[in-house]
Order: sequence, then C-alpha cells, then structure tokens
Amino acid sequence: MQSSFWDPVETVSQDEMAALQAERLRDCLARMVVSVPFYREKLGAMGVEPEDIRSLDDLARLPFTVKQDMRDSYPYELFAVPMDDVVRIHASSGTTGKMTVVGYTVNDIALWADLAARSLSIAGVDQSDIIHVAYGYGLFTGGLGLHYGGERLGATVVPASTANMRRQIELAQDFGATVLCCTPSYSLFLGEQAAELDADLSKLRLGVFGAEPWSEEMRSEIEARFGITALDIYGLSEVIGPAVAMECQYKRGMHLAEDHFIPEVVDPATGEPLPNGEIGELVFTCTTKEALPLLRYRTGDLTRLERGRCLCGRTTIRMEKTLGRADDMLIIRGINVFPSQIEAELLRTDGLEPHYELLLERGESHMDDLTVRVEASEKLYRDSEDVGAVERKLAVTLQSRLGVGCRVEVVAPKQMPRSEGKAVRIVDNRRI
Ligand code: DLL
Repeated sequence: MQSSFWDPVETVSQDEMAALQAERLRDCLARMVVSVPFYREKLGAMGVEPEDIRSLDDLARLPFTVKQDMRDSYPYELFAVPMDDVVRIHASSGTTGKMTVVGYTVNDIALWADLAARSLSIAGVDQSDIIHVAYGYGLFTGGLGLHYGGERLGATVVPASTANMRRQIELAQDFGATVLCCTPSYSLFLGEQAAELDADLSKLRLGVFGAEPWSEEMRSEIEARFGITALDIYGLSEVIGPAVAMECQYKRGMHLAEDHFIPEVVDPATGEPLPNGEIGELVFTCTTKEALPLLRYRTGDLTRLERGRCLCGRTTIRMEKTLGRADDMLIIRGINVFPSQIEAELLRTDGLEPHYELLLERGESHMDDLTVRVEASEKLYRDSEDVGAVERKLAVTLQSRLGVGCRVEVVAPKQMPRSEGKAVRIVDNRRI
C-alpha cells in the first residue's frame, strides 16, 4: 500500500466487513427508533426491531428513504440529535422542490474529514501536495469537504473556491498547485483560460474530479490537456458529501467507504436488490453519522458494484463510474440514452470541443426532439465547409451507435456556456 493515510478497514476480508456493517446497522437502528420519529413509525409499522437484524441479508427488509422524505422533513425533522449538537448545516438545492438539508455533529465533521483524507490518499495525494480546491465553498459540500480532508491529510490546501478565473489561475500557478479539485467541466474551463493567459500549471500532476457524471472519453481529454492523471470522486450531501467513493490510480472503479455507508444496487423500478455486477440504482445506509443516519437512501444514481481485491491492495467494494441519474435519462423516440453516452461520441469526433448541451423539444407529433449543440474547435471552424460534414457524420454515428435520431448543431468556438460548478447539460424546453 503506497498511501500515507489509510485505514486497516480498507483491506479486511469480505466477512469481516459484513460483520462490522451488520453491527453498525443494529446500533444505528437502535438510535433511530429512539431519536427519529420518522424511522420509529416506519419500522414500527413493519414490525422490525433492531435486534431482528442478524446479518446484512436483513437489510432488504428495511424501508427505503427517498429524497421526498427529506423534503417533507424540511429542515430538521430527520435529525437524530438535538440542534445543540449540530455544528454544521449543508444543503443541496436540486432543480425542483425544497432544498435537502443535512446536519453534522462535531464527530460527523471529524468522520467526514477522515473519509475525505482517505479519499485523497486513495488518489495518491500526500503531505507534500498543494491542493487547489476549486469546488464551491458554501452550502454545497464540495469545497469544505475536500478542504477538511486535505488538511487532515497534512497537505497544503488552497481554498480557491470558484470565483474569479484570472485569480484562480494566478493562485494555481504561483502557489504551485500539484492537485486540482473541481468538477470535470470546470477543469476544462480553467485549462482553457490558463492556456489563453499562457499560465504555467506544469506542477499539476493529479485531478480529483467529481460531483457530475463524466465519461471515460472526457477523462482522456482532460488528462491530455493538462498532462495529469484525472481520478473520479463520488459523493452526495445526503450521505456526507464528497468522499463516499474514490478511484485509485488503477482506475478500476471507485473504492467505497462501505464501513460507514452500506451500498446496495436495486432495480430502480421495483426496488428489488440486484446482485453485484448488475447496473441499477445505488442505495446507501449511513450507519455511523450522528446527526443524520439514513436507512436505504435511494440516490437515483445508476451504477454497478464490484467486489474483489484491487491492484492497489484494497478490498473495499468498488462502484463503476455512474451512468448518470435515472432522472437524467433521455427517452428519445423510445430509446433510452444518457447524456454521458452522447458525450462519449462527441469526444470521439475530431474537430469538436468538450463543451455541449442537449436541447429537448416536443416535436410536432408529440415526440421528443433532441438537438445536440456542441462547440467546434478553432481549426474546424476555420474550414467552415467541414462543419456541415461533421454535423452530418455525427448525426449518423449517434443514430447507428445509440439508436438516437437527432439534429446536430456545431456552434462557433467559445459559444457554449462554461460552468462554475456542475455543468448543466440538458436544456428541456418540452411543455408538459
Ligand atoms: O456533488 C458532492 C460532491 C462534491 C461529490 C464534490 C464529489 C465531489 P450533491 O450536490 O448532493 O453532492 O450532489 C450529489 O451528484 O447523487 C450524483 O448524481 C452526482 N455526483 C456526485 N459525484 C459524482 C461523480 C455532491 N463522481 C449528486 N460522478 C449525486 C457522477 C456524481 N455523478
């Protein structure tokens, strides 16, 4: 094991892990029935007592928690501790409805810092690194999550946040950033501006990118542009924030902190658990957090899980790069596609930049019409005759590879919006 900060739990056998998880689950249920009326009522209605939980197989008998439950409990009703013990609040706005509010005790913040340090360590970060954190600081968990993790690890953290691109680049260059933490889409924006300013970011060696889906093709693009290794970090505020799962240098899926967050993959339609290796909706049971323990929280994210020792030596279960959220799946004339699949095809096409959006409109026959808008490279745009050819070719490729009929619109360089945080890929103009 190469890393400087690792927990022995990362290399235990599957049986040892399952025993630890079952014990923590029982303890968590015991706390919940005492402190959270929502869970007391749900478990009571199902006739489940904490001591009925003998092994992890009993997990499937427990009720799900969904985002709507969190919204209905706005702001604090799901908290398992009195507000006097809550020292931090984060919240995610989502696109519709009320915010989802999450709370942390002193111990929760310490756990989060430990897990974020573990994640950074899995990525190969150590004390000698200078971490430029360009995730947003605020109610979003990205900035503060990586910040505390970097400090816990003993690295040097630069809390750049997302504002002011010129300043951002000056900081990364002058302070000698070796690790960049931000969304993959923001890294592209930063790289583009750094090139325009002729900045020297040659000390950068690693990117810890997440908070939004990004394809393998996007990874290759970012790695080539910066000359770095780009690794995927996953998390969600409901569970803790970033550091739920992190890729190691072998890029064989993200190592999940399953000692704290028990993962399951279920059929998104029926909720039935699926065997490891099958794609479905990721569900987490958060057993160790004090302020906001959660039972079987449905993330909406689609992925698959894989067991087995990784080349890095860790035995923790790994989750594959997510396909995206079930809600983001487009149904175009009866065909299901994820934006990340379209992204992969765009990036395989010469002459296009990795900046795109997917425009949805209700066509005349009430079918969904998709327009893929993507930016041309300077070179392609100079030979404007080729733009039409690329549009036609890409439309044919998308039709044959993904089965999706769509219009492709290649726009002039720098015409697509650049994001400061999570990229907005879908513009939905369909009237309901
Ligand atoms: O995005 C936490 C985070 C911050 C993760 C920084 C990684 C880095 P939320 O704002 O609550 O939390 O959004 C959570 O973002 O359910 C996924 O749909 C998506 N997501 C997060 N990480 C990834 C990833 C943060 N690596 C939601 N790949 C999740 C794909 C991701 N999607």
